[in-house]
Amino acid sequence: MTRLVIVSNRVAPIKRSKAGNEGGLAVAVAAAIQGRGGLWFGWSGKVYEHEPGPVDIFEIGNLTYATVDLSHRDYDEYYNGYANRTLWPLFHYRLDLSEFDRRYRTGYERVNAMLAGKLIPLLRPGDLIWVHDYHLIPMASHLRRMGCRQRIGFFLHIPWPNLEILLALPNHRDLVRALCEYDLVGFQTERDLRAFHEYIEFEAGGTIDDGGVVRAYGRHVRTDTFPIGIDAEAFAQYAQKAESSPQTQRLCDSVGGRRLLIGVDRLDYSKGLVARMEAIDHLLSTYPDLRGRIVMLQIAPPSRADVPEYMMLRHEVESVVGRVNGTYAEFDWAPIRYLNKGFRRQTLAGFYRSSRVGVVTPLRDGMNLVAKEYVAAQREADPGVLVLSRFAGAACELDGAVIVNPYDIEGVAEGLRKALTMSLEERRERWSSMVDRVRQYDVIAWQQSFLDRLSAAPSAPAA
Ligand code: ADQ
Repeated sequence: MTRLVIVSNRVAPIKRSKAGNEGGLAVAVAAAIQGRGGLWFGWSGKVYEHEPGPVDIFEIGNLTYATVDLSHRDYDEYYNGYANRTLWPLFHYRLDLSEFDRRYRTGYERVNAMLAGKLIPLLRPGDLIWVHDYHLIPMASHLRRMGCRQRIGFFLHIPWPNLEILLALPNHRDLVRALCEYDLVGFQTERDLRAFHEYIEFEAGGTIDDGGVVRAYGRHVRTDTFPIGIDAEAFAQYAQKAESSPQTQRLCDSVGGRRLLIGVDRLDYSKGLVARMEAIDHLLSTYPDLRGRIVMLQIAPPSRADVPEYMMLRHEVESVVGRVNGTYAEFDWAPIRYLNKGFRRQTLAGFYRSSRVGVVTPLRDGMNLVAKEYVAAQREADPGVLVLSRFAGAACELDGAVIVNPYDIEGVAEGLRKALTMSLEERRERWSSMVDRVRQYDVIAWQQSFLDRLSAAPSAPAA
């Protein structure tokens, strides 16, 4: 079998990770690669002081990991800079937070070139190379320049922004041109794919044929959607097992007979946490009968804590949670429980299963795996209701959810109320349509469909 080489910004060794605070990419890639084996290459997550060490290569099970440390400058310019302060906000439609600093852009190219240079000696002729996410868009162009002829695919985990937003990026052309160096580029949803095609047609002067082959900048590249999934079966088993676990029992005892709502998100401005808490406020002020009868459990481990916007967000969320609790709490009840820490996936699964409502209201999200995890964790006989933002990629698949506009606080409050008062019959009907989809298009199906398409792409011509 051809060897799979995964390239991602962070590498999450499966047995070393405590599973709790990695983001969606690490969770999904780990699940996808685990059964198949191969090489996983990327940043170690460490920053060196003086001299870079050699590539750290180690094996766990059938997987070889190869990791590289970054310098402080690389960390600031490539990771905190271009990835987290330019591309992340821009691709999540936050032009107001996007910083266009040429140092960041140069650092981004420099680190991509450096990583490509370290990867080249590790490659074998028949390898299938799969590059992940916005940190590494120029990876294929650097690899090609260094003589790499293997097939290279790219998957974007976050949204692809529409044309008008992307045009604000000073080097938008370089970025799209770099994507055209891949053999296959995958997006989460049709709307991302459409937005990419829109750029190709109206800005790059390229063409797209019926099979999704893009011709632009003298290259042709296959494009398609590959909505990411979860390991639904494993997650459902965790949830079933966790039902009787001490932690789930403690949670249920502490909530008493009240209805539990759950939110699980990295502490990120794209996740709409402030607006979500405002919606809880609105819910309790509009429907006083719910006071004392519901509990919102919001789990939000901090991420990117040294980027100023994330520090500000943390204060904002703390402030709104404090205000809502101060307004409505009684000596024996508070409406919101807010936790800044990670949990093991097994524990989370039990928490999802115990919650009547899963609250997933990002302002913009590539997919949102929490939405799928919540669905997979439910009890068939008495499932909870998913309240889902229309701007999460998951909304394109999970039509049994109560779909809300996260900017419309009153609308979200209405959606929550609808979920809290929904009949068992309607809950079951909505859930069964979603769970079928989550089971069928799981993380393995996602991996297989991407790799099948990549393997079928014609190989790059010899230099
Ligand atoms: P993320 O933005 O990280 O992912 P998401 O898809 O929701 O968002 O994945 C988060 C993952 O981390 C989930 O598996 C969740 O269970 C886990 N997690 C979150 N908080 C946790 C906690 N406190 N404890 C334990 N686990 C926690 C990016 C994109 C998404 C896209 C994914 C995958 O932003 O849009 O869905 O990649 O492509």
